[in-house]
Amino acid sequence: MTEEGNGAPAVAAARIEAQAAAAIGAAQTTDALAEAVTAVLGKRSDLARAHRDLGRLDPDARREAGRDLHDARQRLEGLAAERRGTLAAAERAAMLQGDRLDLTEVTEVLTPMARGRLHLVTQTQRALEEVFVAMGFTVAEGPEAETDWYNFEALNMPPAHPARSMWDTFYLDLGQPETVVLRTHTSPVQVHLMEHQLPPIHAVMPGRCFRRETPDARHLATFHQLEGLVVDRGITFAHLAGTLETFTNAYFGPDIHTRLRPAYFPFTEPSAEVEITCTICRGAGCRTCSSTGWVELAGCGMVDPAVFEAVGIDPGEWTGFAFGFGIDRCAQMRHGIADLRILDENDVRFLRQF
Ligand code: FA5
Repeated sequence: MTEEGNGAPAVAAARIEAQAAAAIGAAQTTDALAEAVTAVLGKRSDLARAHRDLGRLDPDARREAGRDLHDARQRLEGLAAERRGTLAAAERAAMLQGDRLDLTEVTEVLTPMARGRLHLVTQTQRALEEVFVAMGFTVAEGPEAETDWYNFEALNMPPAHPARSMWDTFYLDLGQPETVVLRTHTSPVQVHLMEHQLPPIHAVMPGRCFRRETPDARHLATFHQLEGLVVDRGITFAHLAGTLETFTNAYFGPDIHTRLRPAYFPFTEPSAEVEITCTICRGAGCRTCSSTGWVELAGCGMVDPAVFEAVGIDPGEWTGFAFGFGIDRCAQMRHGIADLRILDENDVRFLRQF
């Protein structure tokens, strides 16, 4: 062992070990560690050289120095193994991190998406249909654009009939002026049905209607009605009243107050309006019911013989009743919606309540 300036071999071993340990500890990668291990424990290392130099020492000193060098090598090899384990673990973790798939997009797709739902009016339409289907009615539909004949004339309103002004009409720019309209009610679907189907008829006809009116708490320019038509032998007003009561009980519950008020429609005689106690103020009077305590839900009556004649049904053999409920109004009263216009605003905070 060369002892230039280093005193005893034990001191030399301690110095070599300290330098080697520092080199091992400084390695930041497994590759750098391998190089450091070769440098401090390999054939050309100070440790190996000190081993080779042991021959120059006398036997006692050689034994002692040899043991010191052996112990130092053992400790350094242990230190290197430990450092290798730490660095390898860090490198594996870094590699896994680097190889990790970026699943961000997939995660976004998998996060529960806001689910859509049917608009309250659609839900209400289906609920009303269900009640009537359970009572034995079928469901039919008709066009939203109608000729004057279906919307007015076949319903006992010849041209210039004053009752036409009951409905502020949108005319379409089709054919002769004022001959094609956006239907103002679903009653024209009755006419289509009676043209195509022989009695007996028990049907409801839901659909969108259009009127040139300024929206307010109870009115929209585009709204929905559910028409009803029963044509059979021996049908009386009592059947109409019983059907309406069965419906209002099923849809609003038995506690709700309804009443029939005499009214006028050119296509029914006698005619009535179905009214319900305003569910916003419970009859006390409020802005929604124009302080009357009542809200009109439907028009109804016994089918006028003139309508049967227009569609070729013998009024001597058949009688019938008809009604037209406002679907939006039914939803309004059932859910206590003070202003109908909110149905058209598409505010999800409102819509997601239903
Ligand atoms: C009619 O439209 C008749 N066709 C109803 C009818 C059918 C009578 C069969 C006799 C036999 P009326 O214009 O009153 O009637 O409308 C019926 C219902 O539709 C109203 O009671 C109301 O609930 C609803 N309604 C009418 N106009 C609007 C509107 N602008 N906005 C929302 N709902 C409306």
